[in-house]
Amino acid sequence: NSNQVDALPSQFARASEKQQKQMIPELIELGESGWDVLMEFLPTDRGSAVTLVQGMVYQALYAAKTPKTQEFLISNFPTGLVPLVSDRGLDYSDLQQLLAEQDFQQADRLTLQKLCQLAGSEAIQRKWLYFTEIDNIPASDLQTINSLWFLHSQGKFGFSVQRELWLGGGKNWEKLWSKIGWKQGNNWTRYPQEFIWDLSAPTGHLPLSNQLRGVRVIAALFSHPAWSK
Ligand code: UYC
Repeated sequence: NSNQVDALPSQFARASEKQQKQMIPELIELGESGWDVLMEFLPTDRGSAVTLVQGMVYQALYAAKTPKTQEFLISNFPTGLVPLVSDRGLDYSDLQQLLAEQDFQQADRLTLQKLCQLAGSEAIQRKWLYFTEIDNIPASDLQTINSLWFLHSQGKFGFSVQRELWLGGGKNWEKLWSKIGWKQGNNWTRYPQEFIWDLSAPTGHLPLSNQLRGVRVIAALFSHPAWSK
């Protein structure tokens, strides 16, 4: 009844994070009154940091693909929730778009391209990164790319997630590869067909970082000042 519906916005706002996550699909199912609750929950000011639940709400509204939710997102969040900050004038709206569509495979390709663009003209030509180039990448750009992956994956993907797992495993690479599904026993996971390109993947599975030339690139990425702030 209408009293129950009226109480939903405050119920949702006061619920625990775990309850909020459970409520999102239920509110989508409910129709317009549920969508209103979710739309109200997204930040109106662009100053504060975006939370994981807000990312999940955005994603649920985006996936609903109804005229009302689409119009709402386009007019209020034309480039998504994450401020697309770049110290190098790069545009991340294409990456935001692919991640909003949950096209993780194309997003992964584009992420490598962005990193090469950030590293410089030699890396663009080469199409892969040299470890000494990582330190020249601005922290703000790495944080933007990472926040996009994180918020569009229910907190599952992103360099910071991989880095935490690496630190938690005592910086042991072999442990990390098996944990994030990049190696099974002695066998490397084959690119691209053996990787999992959706949210059923293990935590930290994406974005990929080719290990053909050794661990120095990913080691430099994990040691970047971007993650210490
Ligand atoms: N590939 O095996 N990978 C490629 C991964 C390795 C290889 C691209 C990840 C092991 C070759 C991406 C893993 C290995 C190419 C990834 C993985 C190997 C290639 C496309 C698990 C052989 C062709 C982007 C760690 C034993 C390209 C790019 C080339 C491509 C990712 C082989 C994203 C995470 C050690 C031959 N692999 N890669 O970087 O450069 O080209 O020849 O890691």
